[in-house]
Amino acid sequence: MTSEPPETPPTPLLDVELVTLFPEMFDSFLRASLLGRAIGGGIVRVNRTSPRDFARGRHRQVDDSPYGGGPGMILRPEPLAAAIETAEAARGRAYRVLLSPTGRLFDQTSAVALAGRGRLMLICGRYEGVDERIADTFAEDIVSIGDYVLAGGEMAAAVIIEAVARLVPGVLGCETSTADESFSAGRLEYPQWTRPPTFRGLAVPEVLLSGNHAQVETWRRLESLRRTETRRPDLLLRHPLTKDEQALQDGGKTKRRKKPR
Ligand code: 6GU
Repeated sequence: MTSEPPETPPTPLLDVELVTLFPEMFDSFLRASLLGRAIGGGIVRVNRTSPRDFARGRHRQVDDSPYGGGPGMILRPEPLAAAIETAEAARGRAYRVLLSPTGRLFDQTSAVALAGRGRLMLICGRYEGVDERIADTFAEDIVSIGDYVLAGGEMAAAVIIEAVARLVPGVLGCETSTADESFSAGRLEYPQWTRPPTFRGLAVPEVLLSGNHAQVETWRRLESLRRTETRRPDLLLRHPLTKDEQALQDGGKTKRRKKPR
């Protein structure tokens, strides 16, 4: 019998600190699917700290009314600061991101940048807002996931964790599948089909059944452009057609025409 080397738990490639008043909101999310497996395997670690545990008084009050008046409640700075400092004292300094609808917009480029940080802290706001001194004192980045208002940062944190974790080597089953997907080059992904070949009268495009890989590749690049033009013209404004893509479209047009004019 050969002896195995002693098993040491792998150092996580992504180490997330969540600061949230609702740690239980993440229970099923962190257990499910590829992320659950990555956490189980030690590739990703997610710790949760609640500011409630650091709030004083019989009522453990974490919020208060805004100075100057106005609706809603604001998270007080002390319990948030204590949660942030306790998490970092226990497990080390992290890149601190405050989640707020007033932040800069999160996109695939931000996901790639955050994946490179290794240790990340996601600070979830709630109620009408967070005392501005938390942003001033702790936040290195303030991030929003879109132009709509959520009741708190928890769903935004889940979105960011999923987008970042799937970029970590070993989290996705197949490492090549992040390269040619939507947004990687300012283009939406091409449409895809699987069996059966006909479903409710809708057939799979012939070219995909042809086995001609070069033809499939060209067809997919054209479909990707067409989809981007119709669904997300804003992406084309920010990432104009390359020479290659122009040639591809011109070639496609002359080839598709029955009678060239
Ligand atoms: Cl990060 N927080 C909240 N409360 N609402 C949002 C958001 C964040 N991003 C978009 N809407």
